Amino acid sequence: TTAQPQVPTTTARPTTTLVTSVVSSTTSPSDPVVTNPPVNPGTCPNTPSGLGTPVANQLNDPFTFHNGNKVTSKADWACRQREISELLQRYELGTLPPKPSSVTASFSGSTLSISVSEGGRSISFAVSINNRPSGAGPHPAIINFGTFGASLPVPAGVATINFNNDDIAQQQGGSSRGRGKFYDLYGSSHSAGALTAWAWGVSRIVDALELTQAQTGIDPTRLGVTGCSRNGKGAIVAGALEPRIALTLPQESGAGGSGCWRIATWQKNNGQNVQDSTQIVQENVWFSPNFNSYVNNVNQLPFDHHLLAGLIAPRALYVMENVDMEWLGKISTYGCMGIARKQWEALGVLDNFGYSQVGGNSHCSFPSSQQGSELNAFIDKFLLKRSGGNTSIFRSTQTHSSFNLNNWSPWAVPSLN
Ligand code: MCU
Repeated sequence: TTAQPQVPTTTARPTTTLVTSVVSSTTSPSDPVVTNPPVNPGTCPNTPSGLGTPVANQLNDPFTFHNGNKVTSKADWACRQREISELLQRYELGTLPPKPSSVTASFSGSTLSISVSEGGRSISFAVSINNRPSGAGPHPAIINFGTFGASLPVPAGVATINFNNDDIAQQQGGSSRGRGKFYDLYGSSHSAGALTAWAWGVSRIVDALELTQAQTGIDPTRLGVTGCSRNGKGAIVAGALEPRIALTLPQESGAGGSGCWRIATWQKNNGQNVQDSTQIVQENVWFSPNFNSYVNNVNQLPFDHHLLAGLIAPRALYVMENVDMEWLGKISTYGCMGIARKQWEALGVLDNFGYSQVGGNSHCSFPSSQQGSELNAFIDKFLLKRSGGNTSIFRSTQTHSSFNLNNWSPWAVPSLN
């Protein structure tokens, strides 16, 4: 039986116009392709140094700048996203380097080869593009973390791009810190953790797709990104840090992905066996070493992962979680994403946000109950540009009655224009 969980309160608000952009000759301006609003850094407030006031038993207010000013417009929101990205990089993820001075690409067979140079060093890596649809393109594609194909079903009409993320940054436990092609280019002591290094790799794939569109037939404005579990953490961080991703599809990413640090700690304090910040930095090298200073008191952080997700808004995000996996933080992901959703609400684009938590499937084996009316609806609308079904989704098969979404987000949700 499906219990309907509490849905975050939606304040009555006027209809706002989507930020739309025409992406190719085959699409019309009414397509729900959304891009992050343009940011003019000169108009953004300065971000004070330091952590600011600790935030306990609630999640940080997305709509208040680090200096205390309120976010009142879409232009402010763009500035706030820039600030949140900077804070996440500083305290948790490590620095995302800018686009390198040289990126070149070539396409042969199904292999897209990418060469990158910066500061006198060079690396190259390759991705395979599979299930390229026949017929006149351009066609959408989903970038999949891992070499074995997506662990969710990719429908016909959408190509799959397999990204060997471990080749860019290893995730073999503590001793793999600083290993992989990202670190060959930027140095093994670079602050970026593996998640940031992989997001950088996704950005280079998008660069390469922009350069080779005539050869690959792939439309670089209709890209999704996915991965499961540790690679789901990679998918959500890539969607957050790379604004050219149209649809972000993290699957069972759990702690360090769609979960919030503060809620995982709260679950753990309530006796649940859940991965938290102190454990995760022992297990692997997903985060920057900078994060180690904060894991014992996450209330100090000027963000949590609802704000990581909010870097994607107004672009499309569909989060899949597994209610049977206590370790992943089932209340944490439910609460974190239920509160993240308020950022899409503020932008008037609730259709671009989905969170779905079901059970009965083993870890990373995609359940059919999420396919037809959920995953396919998102892919139809945001990649295939067909009018699909409902994509305003927030559901769990469990009622998390011990957790109150609104108590954990006591701040107001503005209507941003
Ligand atoms: C859900 O992602 C991870 C989790 O964070 C780890 O603690 C566990 O060891 O592995 C999961 C995973 O990647 O499974 C494939």
